[in-house]
Amino acid sequence: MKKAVLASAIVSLVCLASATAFAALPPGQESSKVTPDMIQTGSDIPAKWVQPQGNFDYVKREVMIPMRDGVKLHTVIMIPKGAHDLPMLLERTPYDASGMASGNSPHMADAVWSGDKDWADGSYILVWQDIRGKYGSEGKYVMTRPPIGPLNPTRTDDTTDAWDTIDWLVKNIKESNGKVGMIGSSYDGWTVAMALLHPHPALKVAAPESPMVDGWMGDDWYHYGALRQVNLDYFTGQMTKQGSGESVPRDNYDDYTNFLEAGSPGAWADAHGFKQLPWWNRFAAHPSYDAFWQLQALDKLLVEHPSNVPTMWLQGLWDQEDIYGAVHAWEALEKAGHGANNHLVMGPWWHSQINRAGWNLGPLKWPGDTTAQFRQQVIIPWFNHYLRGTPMAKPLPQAMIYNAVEQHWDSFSHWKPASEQKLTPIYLQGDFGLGFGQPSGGSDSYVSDPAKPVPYLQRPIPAQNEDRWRTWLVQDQRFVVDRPDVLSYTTPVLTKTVTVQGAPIADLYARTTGTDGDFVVKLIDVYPGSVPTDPTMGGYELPVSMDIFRGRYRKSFSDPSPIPANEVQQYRFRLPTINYEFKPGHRIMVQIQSTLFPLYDRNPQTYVPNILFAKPADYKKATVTIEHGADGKSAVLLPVVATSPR
Ligand code: PG9
Repeated sequence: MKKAVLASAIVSLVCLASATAFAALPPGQESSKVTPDMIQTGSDIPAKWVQPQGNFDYVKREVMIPMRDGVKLHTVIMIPKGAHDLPMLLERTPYDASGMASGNSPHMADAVWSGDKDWADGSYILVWQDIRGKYGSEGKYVMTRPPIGPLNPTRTDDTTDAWDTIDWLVKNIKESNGKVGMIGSSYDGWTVAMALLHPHPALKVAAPESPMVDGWMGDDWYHYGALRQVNLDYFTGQMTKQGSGESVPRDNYDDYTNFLEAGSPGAWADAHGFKQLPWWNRFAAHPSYDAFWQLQALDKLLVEHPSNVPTMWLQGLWDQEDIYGAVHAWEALEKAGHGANNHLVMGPWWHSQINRAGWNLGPLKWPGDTTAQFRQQVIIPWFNHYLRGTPMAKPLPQAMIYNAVEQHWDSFSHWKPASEQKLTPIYLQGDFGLGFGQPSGGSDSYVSDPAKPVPYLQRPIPAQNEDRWRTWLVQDQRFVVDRPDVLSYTTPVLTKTVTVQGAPIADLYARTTGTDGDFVVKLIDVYPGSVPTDPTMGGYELPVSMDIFRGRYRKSFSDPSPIPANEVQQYRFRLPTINYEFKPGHRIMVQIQSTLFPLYDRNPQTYVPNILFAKPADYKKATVTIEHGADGKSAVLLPVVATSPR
């Protein structure tokens, strides 16, 4: 009532004012009057805007799907207009389901994110779901929630949530044919793997892409016990908010400086408020491979609960985040006798590149868009086969692994798990040589100084630089080759091709003056000094497989022990799987160093119970000696195979 009186008073005042203002206007204009419909006293923004969708080729529904414990999960469903009998492609994510289908376009392919464009041709119903406690979903978020059991006393996990979701979808999406495929990369790949522990019968095919499988052994958090401390930002990004959280603010542009100044990762985390994050407190209390990690290692769980769902385990050959997961899950299943429905795919890709363009990986260029070709020629026809009954032109081989040197896919009817590989040692030799012959004897030493760790990327290393992060695994290693704390052993120029298919094993015999220490081993392809077809590759030192190993775990991952100072110890660890050809004119190099910073935290080189909280005084220089004679024949054991004739 009050509002109406006020409005009419305003109208009278405005009319009076305009009558005065227009009094002197030329004939014909003096009748201009302000009428009530010209005036807005409310808001120009309607309470709810409804987008007319007459010209849309899809219908978008947002629903809250109830789980068995009553928690409802936010789910976005895109259905091609007029659809019937279509299969559903489900992705479960902690990264905002709405954002994956947020394009403002009448065309489904334009409205979805890059990974789904090829699927949005009208032949699939696309479904994205926020996992518990993230974005629009109810419930509590737990980082990669362990399966129901000793670490999860509730009634639900991502296996039951996937089951309940699929059950709801097949009962409620009338446009579907009742068949579901699951896909997703990284965390979303982990959700696919979790669904496979007890799959709903309507789940007919699955593709965990770059899945996190074992966060301690070799995926996002640790590699053989060395902490990937630059991933600590992920903790705040995921867990400071239900939606998109915060990254950690930096003092300096260069993360090398930031982490060095912080001291230990624990000090860095404390300084940035991590004690507020329950996950960090659980994480930091379990630096070794104890029950906390063992009971959530998915490769082991998958073998305990094998499924019959045809599954494609897919990852990048230079996957800078989850290089361990897919290949280890596949190997575990194959070894346990489940090879028939499990396939392995390794592309020439960085982490999750399968969902983006694949023309190149840093300086390595491919003859075409390898990811688009793979999506269109392999994975979509394979899903179509199980979800739509479309015949396959040829069956999917057991393994498909890109040959980055010959630049084509190699298909394998039997790709050997690492335990079945025949290994040929390539030994460290005197004068920094490398060769298949018996080592000539001797040893080499360097001083590893925690105050000057070897960078993993050429400095400066900005915290948020996607391009540099995505390609650090293919960075030219000449930027460290001359450091006194990096040992580089190189073969003579090769006269014939050396083909390596499988997982190389680092086998070091080393002494240190410290009581703990890390060992980084890199297998590198040294290009000829001049490459006429691509001059910038002249002399390039391309890492083809590398990893880090924390010395305290040399005897047991769950029960670390100090390294006896000055005593030779064996450090044997598996490097990432490759399918690579070292060509005539190239040389093979093995590089050894003790730090890869700040990606990995520094080992104080003094044994302390929990390295995450080492004190400044614990960080000490150590002299590290690598043996290649009577005290141990250090080598990289290569799964060398005969080179196929071309
Ligand atoms: N590599 C990321 C991740 C996976 C699983 C857990 C935590 C992080 C990712 O890209 O999703």
